[in-house]
Amino acid sequence: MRSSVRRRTCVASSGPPIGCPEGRWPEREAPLRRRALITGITGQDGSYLAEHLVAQGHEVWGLVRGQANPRVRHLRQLLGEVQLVRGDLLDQGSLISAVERVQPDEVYNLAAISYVPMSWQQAELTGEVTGLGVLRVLEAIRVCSGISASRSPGRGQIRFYQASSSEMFGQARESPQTERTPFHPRSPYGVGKAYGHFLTQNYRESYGMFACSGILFNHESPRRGTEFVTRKVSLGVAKIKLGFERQLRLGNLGASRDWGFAGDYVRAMQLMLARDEPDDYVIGTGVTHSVEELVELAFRSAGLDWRDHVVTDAAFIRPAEVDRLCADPARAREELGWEPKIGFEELVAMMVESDLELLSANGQHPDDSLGPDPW
Ligand code: NDP
Ligand code: GDR
Repeated sequence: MRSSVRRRTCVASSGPPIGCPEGRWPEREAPLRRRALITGITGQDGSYLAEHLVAQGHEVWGLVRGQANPRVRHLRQLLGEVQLVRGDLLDQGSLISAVERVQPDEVYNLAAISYVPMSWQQAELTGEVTGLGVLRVLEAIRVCSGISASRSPGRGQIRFYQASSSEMFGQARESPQTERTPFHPRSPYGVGKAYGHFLTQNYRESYGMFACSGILFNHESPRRGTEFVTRKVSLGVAKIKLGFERQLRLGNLGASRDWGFAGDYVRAMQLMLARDEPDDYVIGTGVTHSVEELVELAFRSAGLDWRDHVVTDAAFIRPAEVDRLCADPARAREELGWEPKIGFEELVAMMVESDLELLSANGQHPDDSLGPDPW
């Protein structure tokens, strides 16, 4: 369905030949620039992925929902490079319109209700967005590409990435977890992600679509939402260090996760869509740490002893817990050439340092005006 009058634009990273007027490529020599549409662009991964794709020379569009969405301000730094289109994973028509308008080469579906505790509080909404939302994005691509069951296989031009999650493994049947490990999700979020994962495989098999899932383990950064445990801890440490708070209330300190840096993980998303054949990949570090280890390290990096400040609070214990996750990223290493660059200690130090700087400059985190996390 791509329009025949699609603009040809230059790859930013390589640049036009010397001597071209105003730094432009001669029209017939300009390489086609890939165009990406990212859902969930206002989230942690959306911002890193947009930056990465812009640096790779992509033209990047972001899907944003709602009226005057306040998180769009987080994109301010990128807005010169990134264009926005309206749409909501709850609204099929809006997704078809967005795909028709942008005419992307690649769609990265990062949008979701991603906070696991919220998925028990709003299980139906989580199913609609995190689960059925994947169906709506795939349908928008299928319809706009003119692919039907009777015209299958017809790969079409649009490549699709689905943000699958290690939460699908849940009460994991084996360790470490690979692409073949069976799923046993432990939350409505994990169940919704498993639906999206299987549906992505099904559209690949039914319609021949270039559709991939990245089964990503926990990845964090200074841009992580303050409700997630790593950022809650780094922000808590900064508040205590600067004298704004004395205590940090947490839930299960015994759970273990395979934590990496979000900036490393978005590279893997793009590598999956650059392959000749679509497939699913586990992305993680292969190293796991407990929440208690995270807490100990974060407080120590600020010269504090966590035992003086951390209080366990039953309000943060989940109805069903995922006790331990650990990735086996061998396939990603071998087939994508992907490896994480930032280790756990460096990640935690980076987050604590960033929150100390943020609070020293602003006095408080903008989210503090919302009051304490109700979960
Ligand atoms: P965030 O929670 O930071 O971002 C979620 C995004 O989804 C936001 O941009 C939000 O937009 C958008 N969104 C929510 N509901 C809708 C809707 N109805 N329509 C359109 N957009 C919507 O998540 P992350 O960046 O951390 O994660 C990205 C994806 O990767 C998610 O799907 C997550 O489940 C998955 N994932 C994350 C992992 C991690 O460790 N970070 C690990 C494995 C998977 P708005 O600003 O409008 O709220
Ligand atoms: P998770 O991340 O549920 O793994 O999902 P989160 O940081 O919320 O929890 C990790 C572990 O820490 C324990 N924990 C606490 N968690 C929070 N949020 N707050 C607390 O006070 C607290 N105390 C202990 C939790 O019980 C849990 O075991 C993240 C999300 O990004 C998902 O979208 C993504 O799919 C998975 O990672 C992979």
